[in-house]
Amino acid sequence: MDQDVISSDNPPPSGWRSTRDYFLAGLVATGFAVALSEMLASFFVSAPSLVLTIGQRFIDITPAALKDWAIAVFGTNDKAVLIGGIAVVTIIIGGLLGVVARKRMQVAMIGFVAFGVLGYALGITDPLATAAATLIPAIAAAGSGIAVLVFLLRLLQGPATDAADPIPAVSPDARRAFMTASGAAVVLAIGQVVVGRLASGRTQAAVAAREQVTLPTVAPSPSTTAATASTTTVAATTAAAEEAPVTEATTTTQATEVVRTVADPTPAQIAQVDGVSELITPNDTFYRIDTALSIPSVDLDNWEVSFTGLVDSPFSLTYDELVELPMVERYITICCVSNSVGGDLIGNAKWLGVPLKDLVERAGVQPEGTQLIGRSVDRFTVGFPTASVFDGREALLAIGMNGEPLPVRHGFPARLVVSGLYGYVSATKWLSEVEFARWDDFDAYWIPRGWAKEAPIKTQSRIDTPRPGTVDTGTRAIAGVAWAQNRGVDRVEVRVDDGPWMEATLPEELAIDTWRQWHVEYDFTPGAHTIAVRATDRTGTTQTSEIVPPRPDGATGYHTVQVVAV
Ligand SMILES: Nc1nc2c(c(=O)[nH]1)N[C@H]1C(S)=C(S)[C@@H](COP(=O)(O)O)O[C@H]1N2
Ligand SMILES: [Mo]
Repeated sequence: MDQDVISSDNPPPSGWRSTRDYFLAGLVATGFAVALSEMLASFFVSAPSLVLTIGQRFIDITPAALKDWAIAVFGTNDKAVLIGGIAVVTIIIGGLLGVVARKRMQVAMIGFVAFGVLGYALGITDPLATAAATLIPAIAAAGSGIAVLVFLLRLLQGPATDAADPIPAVSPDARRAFMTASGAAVVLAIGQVVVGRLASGRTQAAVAAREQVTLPTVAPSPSTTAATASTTTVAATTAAAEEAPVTEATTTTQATEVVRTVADPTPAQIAQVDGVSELITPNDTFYRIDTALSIPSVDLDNWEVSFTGLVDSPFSLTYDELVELPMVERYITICCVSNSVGGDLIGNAKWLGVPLKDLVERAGVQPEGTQLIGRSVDRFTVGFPTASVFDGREALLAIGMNGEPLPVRHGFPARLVVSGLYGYVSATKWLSEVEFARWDDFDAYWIPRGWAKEAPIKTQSRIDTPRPGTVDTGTRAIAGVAWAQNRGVDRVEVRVDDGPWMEATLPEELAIDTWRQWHVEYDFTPGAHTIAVRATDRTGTTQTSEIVPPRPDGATGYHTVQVVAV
C-alpha cells in the first residue's frame, strides 16, 4: 500500500512520493484540526471538548463488561487510555482521508465536514454546552483540517503541470517543503494542546468561583436522630455469622449509645501506629470515582439544586440560599462498591452540609415517592430508598469537605453523602436535582449495567501494614482500618497463619459512620506468614470469609497479606 505502481516505461523520478506522504498529510491535518478545536473548546466555558464528548458518549454506551475489562486492565488510568485511544483512532482515520484525497479531494473534504458534524452533534449533548459555542470547535475542526490538508497536498504536488497525469511526480524541493510544513503543523498542534490545557476556561471559572466561597461555620452538634443499638438485633444476626465464632460478640455488645455526634477527633480517637491510614483522609489523596471524562465545572452563578417529582412543594435553591440553611458537620466514611477486598477506594472526611431530611420535609415528599433520585449536572444518577433519609442515618446535601468547599473533583458546588450506602447509589457529585419517584419507576445509572439496586455497605476490614513482602523478624505492629458505616465497628481480630484470632486494639470510636483504625503487636518468627483480618460490627455480625467479587453489590472475604520475616 505504500508505493505507486512502477513500470519500466514509468521509472520513479527522484523524490517520488508514496501513499505514505498522503497518509502523513492526512494525519498532520487531522492532528492539527483536533488540537485547534480542543484549544478553542478550552477557551469558552460553554464549548465542549469534542474528543472528551466522544469519549463520554463511548463510556455511556459501552457494555458493562467492556468497561469492567478496561478498569481491570488499566485501573484508574482507564480514562487516559480511552482519551489517547480516541485521539489515535481519529488521527488514523484522518490519515486514510489523506490517502483518499490523493485521487478524490472532495471525498476527503466531505470526511472532514462529517467529523465536524459528528463532533457538533455529540458536543451539544454535553449538558453544560450551548449550541452556539459548540459550533466554534466543530467548524474549526472541519475547516482547519481541510485547509491544512489542501495546503500540504499543494506543496507535495507542486504546481499542476500535466493535467493528463492525475498523480504528477514531485520534485525533491517540493517534498522538502512538504515535510517542513508538516513538521511545523505538528509543532503548532502540540502548542495548541498545551495552551488549551493551561487555559481551560471552564475549569478556571469553577476553580475561581470555589475560591470566592466562604463556608458557614458550625458548632459541633449532636445529631437530632441519635439512636441506640439494641441487643435483640445482635442475637438475631449471630446465627447468620455461621463459620465465625462470634459468641463473645453477643455478650460484649450492650445497648451502648450510638455515636453520631462529632467534634474533631481527640488524641484518644487516633491510632499512633506507623503505616496505618490516617483517620481523616486529606482531600488531595481522597479516592475519586466517577464517569466524567472532564470534571464537570459548574458555573456557580447559574447553578441551582431543585427538589422535584412526587412532592407537594417543589423548590430550588441557589448556592447563596443553600449556604444560609442550618448546617451540620459529620464525619462519614464513603466507599466505592468496586473496591476489591483490601482496596483503596475508600476515604473518611468531615462533611459540612444540610441534613437531607430537612430538605425532603420542606419539599413534602408524597407517600409514593419511595425513591430518592440524585441527578448530576453531568446526567449521572443515583437512586436509594427515601426511607433511608428518615431511618436515623446521616444523610447530607454536602457543600464542604474537611473544612474546605467541596473540591471540584469531589462535586463542587454540592453533593450527596449518605452513611452506609455505597457511592454509586447515594453520593451524587455536582448535584443538580433531587427527584422523588416510585421505586420501580426509575433505575439509576449503574443499575442497568449490572449492579444491585439496593447497596448497603458491607462490614469490611483492611490491613495497611505490613505490606506484602519482607518484614523484620521480631515484634512489630499489624494495623489497618475497618468499617461498617451506620452500624459501627465493634471489634477487629487478626490471625497469623493458623494461629488464634487475636483481638486488635481500637482507639475510641469517632462515629459509627466512620472507619476505625486498629492494630495488634505481633512477634514474627523467621519464615513466611499469612496475616488475615476480620471485623465485627455493632449488630454483632462478623464479616464473612466468603469470597465474592465487587459486582453486583460489593466484594467480601477476609483481607490477607503474605509476608516473609527475615
Ligand atoms: N456525578 C457523579 N457523581 C458520582 C459518581 C459519578 O460517576 N458521577 N460516582 C459515584 C461513585 S460510584 C462513588 S464511589 C462516589 C465517589 O466519590 P469521590 O469521587 O468523591 O470519592 O461518587 C459517586 N458520585
Ligand atoms: Mo463507586
